[in-house]
Amino acid sequence: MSADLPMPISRAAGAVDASAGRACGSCAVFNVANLEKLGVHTGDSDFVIALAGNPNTGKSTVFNALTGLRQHVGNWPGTTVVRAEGGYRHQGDAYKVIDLPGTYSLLSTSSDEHAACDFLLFGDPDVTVVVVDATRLERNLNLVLQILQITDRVVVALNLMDEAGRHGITIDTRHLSRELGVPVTPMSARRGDGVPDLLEAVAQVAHGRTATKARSTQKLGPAVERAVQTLAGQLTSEFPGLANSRWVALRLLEGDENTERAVRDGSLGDVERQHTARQRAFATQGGSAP
Ligand SMILES: Nc1nc2c(ncn2[C@@H]2O[C@H](COP(=O)(O)OP(=O)(O)OP(=O)(O)O)[C@@H](O)[C@H]2O)c(=O)[nH]1
Ligand SMILES: [Mg+2]
Repeated sequence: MSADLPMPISRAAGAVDASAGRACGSCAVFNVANLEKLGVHTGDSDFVIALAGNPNTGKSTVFNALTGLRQHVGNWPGTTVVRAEGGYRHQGDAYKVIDLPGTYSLLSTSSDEHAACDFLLFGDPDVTVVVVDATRLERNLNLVLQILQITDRVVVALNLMDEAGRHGITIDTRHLSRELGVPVTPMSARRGDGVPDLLEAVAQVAHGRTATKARSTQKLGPAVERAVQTLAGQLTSEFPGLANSRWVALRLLEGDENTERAVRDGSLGDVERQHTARQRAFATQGGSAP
């Protein structure tokens, strides 16, 4: 399927004619949103935005809509296997966007999923946009909740709303946003629908103007909190220097099989060593993104 489809109306942007043009940097809809697509020219960016999500949720379609690039999109999981970078300018700020491979979990075993997890856990993006499939919300929320446990600088892009509509699925996005503690912006990225709202939500979170309070910062019950702390302490002594030990402890308590395996066979230590080396590399490159 082609990403080069007629430009849609953004409901949020208001009175913009659907005939405004095609998806290009100079079209009226994007000018309304003050979007300037920078393609591969990411130069001195003010903010780094990671596009994360389950496989096949439209991350690369969102990436193309924001940057004007033509990252390959395909109707099957695993279309993106390496990270792609592009840029856009919005309201005077330059954003670097990282299109990550799809992943179901933050501790995945396959190598392309691993690349996405690495970046999310250690790349320190200013904002993580989690692109979710509105027709498979329950399944997609698993990754959202995991990401919210490591950062609250998150925007949930509720994509494929056109498909959801076709299936008679309606979603109370305000309620969902309240429950998650971060902005939720409905969109149909293939038609460009919802892009201005997404840009605005990202800008608000990037500048700290939206007070996000992710679930991760909500209190656990005292017994669970004690268990997490004990387990996190044991993990740190077994794997010295392990970052996000609290996050790993929570995964173990949830019975995540991948995490359990990584702890039992010691590969968690390998992962950590790779992460630490990469983090040092990021630091010596002097940038927030690798
Ligand atoms: N109907 C509809 N299809 C969409 C929308 N956004 C993306 N798609 C389609 O969904 C398919 C997957 O899109 P991609 O952008 O490649 O998805 P991805 O998340 O980057 O996929 P991976 O890189 O494999 O994880 C493509 O066929 C897109 O055209 C949307 O809003 N509505
Ligand atoms: Mg992709």
